[in-house]
Amino acid sequence: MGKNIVEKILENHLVSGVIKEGNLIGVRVDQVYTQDATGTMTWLEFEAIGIDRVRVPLAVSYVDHNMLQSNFMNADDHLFLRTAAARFGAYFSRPGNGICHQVHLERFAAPGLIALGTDSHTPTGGGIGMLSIGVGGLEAASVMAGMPFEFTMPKVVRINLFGKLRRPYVTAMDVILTLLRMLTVKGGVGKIFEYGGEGVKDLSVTERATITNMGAELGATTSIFPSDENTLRFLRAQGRHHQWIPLEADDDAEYSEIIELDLSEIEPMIAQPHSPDNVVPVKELKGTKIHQVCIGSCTNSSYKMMKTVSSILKSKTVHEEVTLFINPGSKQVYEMLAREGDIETLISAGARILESACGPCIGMGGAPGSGQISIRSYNRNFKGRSGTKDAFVYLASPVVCAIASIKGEIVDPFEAGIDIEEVKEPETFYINDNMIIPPKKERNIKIIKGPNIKEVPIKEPLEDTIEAEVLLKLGDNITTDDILPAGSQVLPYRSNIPEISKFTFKNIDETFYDRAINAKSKGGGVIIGGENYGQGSSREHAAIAPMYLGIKAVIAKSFARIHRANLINFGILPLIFENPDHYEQLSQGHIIKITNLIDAVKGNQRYMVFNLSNNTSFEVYSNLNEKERELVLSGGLLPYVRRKVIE
Ligand code: MIC
Ligand code: SF4
Repeated sequence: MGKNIVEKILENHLVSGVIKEGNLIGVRVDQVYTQDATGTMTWLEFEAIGIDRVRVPLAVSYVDHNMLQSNFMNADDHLFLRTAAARFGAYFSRPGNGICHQVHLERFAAPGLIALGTDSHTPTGGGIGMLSIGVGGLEAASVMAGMPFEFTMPKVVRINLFGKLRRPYVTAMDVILTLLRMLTVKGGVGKIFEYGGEGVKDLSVTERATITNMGAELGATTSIFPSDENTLRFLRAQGRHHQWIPLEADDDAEYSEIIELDLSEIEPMIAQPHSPDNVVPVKELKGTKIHQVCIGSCTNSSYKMMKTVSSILKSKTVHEEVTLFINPGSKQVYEMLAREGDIETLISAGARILESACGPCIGMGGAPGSGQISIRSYNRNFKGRSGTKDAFVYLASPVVCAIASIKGEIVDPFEAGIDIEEVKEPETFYINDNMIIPPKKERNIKIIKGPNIKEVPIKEPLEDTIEAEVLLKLGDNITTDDILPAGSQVLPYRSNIPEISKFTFKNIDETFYDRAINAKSKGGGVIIGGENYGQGSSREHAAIAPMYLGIKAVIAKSFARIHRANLINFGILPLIFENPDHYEQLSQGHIIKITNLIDAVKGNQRYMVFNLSNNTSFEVYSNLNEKERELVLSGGLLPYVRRKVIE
């Protein structure tokens, strides 16, 4: 029987299990990378495991999120990360070098490899044919400590592309927005999207990377493209042609589902507030006045896209009622734009050029004004994520964004009457790795920790009975930004759980922290969620902080993959309603009781929940695989890995 690309890569890396949908499998990992906002915890966890050197062929520590240095905290974290990388044998990408996903694609990613990253947009590497998966920090730390990466084999869905994009008006961003419209933010849960078909040839590696990057918004485990001539061209242009291998699915490969997509029919699309799947054609919103435009991020900052933006802005002026921010995703692109005069063009048009970092995407500066409309070439527009609670954020291609910045309103690119240059991928990229520090040989390097860097809290093993208060009852698609917001006020506390936990659910309920602390002294709390609980980022703080506040379980209709794993890794039980109607029986403030937990986790994973407040009961279940059962029983992944590594 023929194999698809995913199966081929997994087979080459398999250390345990049988590659079959739903099975627990373990694989060897080639590359692990971290970014600063999740990385400080990851490296603290790595240190706590007690190994003195990373045990993967390549580890890279990036600094790209916490870049505003309004006090000592972020700078201290950068120093910690630099010294930890040197001490433990990782490359260190210095602040200013760019956003992890883009730099990784340019300088390290290669077809046929497996990479993990402590960020949900790690699938960007799928654009080059690398199986790239976003994970929580502790998962990454345990793999860097030499453990295999174990996961339940997802379904593999083929997306068959044919036709050609109507460039320059339609871009790769419109492809992924079209898919989000079709499949929604939970359409990819438990799935890997594998692209194939004639249309693949029409897309360059960086365009493919835009699609796999934002595949994260579908809730997918990852997305991947074949490795072909275009992949070779990209690697050659990056001076890395020796890392190329061809990779494609066999003709008789099997998939759990096949989706057909005609690239020539795709039109410019836009996601409306406040969800990346709230997508409509741009023409439906034409004439909508806007106040801010942001172009860049890990989704849309390729050289090709930035040059296109520059061609749109050439000899123009940003509309007088609009602010235009541009954050090129990497120093490589930034430097090339500077060398070729495009930075001059952008400055001349009135753009506010930011450093190569996440910036406004994560509310690290560039927040819109009250009630303002911002249109961004980024990947997430959750309410409040921009840093302004009542702002309205739209997501669209850099072409749509650039045109809007000049016109002051949303305009269909086909009707804009603007000359747009058809930019080609460069034959050679400008290579200057002077901001990447290779691992050091010496072992006695001191790790420097500033006063804001605190230890990782560890949970006790699972108790047999939970008697806890329902602290919050939430709806569908709750994001990790809802659970633990980002933004310039909160992000600097990523290395300090006691402090950051004060922001848990703060944007939803200001009183949450106080109520949780109060409940903790009486047995703890539980959270009730709807479908797709915890979608979005990989931030494990959205599990660690609740654990620290005494949350024992989350009962939901379904969970998003990375957050579910993070809950388990920190010993919080993810429980699912047997009958979703039972959700209605619960209210905030109710006290619930679950007994015989240990036997149930070891046994049939069914649990009876007694609602002591209204004398009702209902059944919930967990779907933990063998390893996850052990993790939950031990109180999480840290105690488990420590034990394994010492064995
Ligand atoms: C995001 O885009 O939400 C982030 C910020 O990059 C997160 C990581 C984090 O919260 O640090 C992600 O995507 O995983
Ligand atoms: Fe950074 Fe935004 Fe990309 Fe997350 S999505 S890595 S915050 S640029």
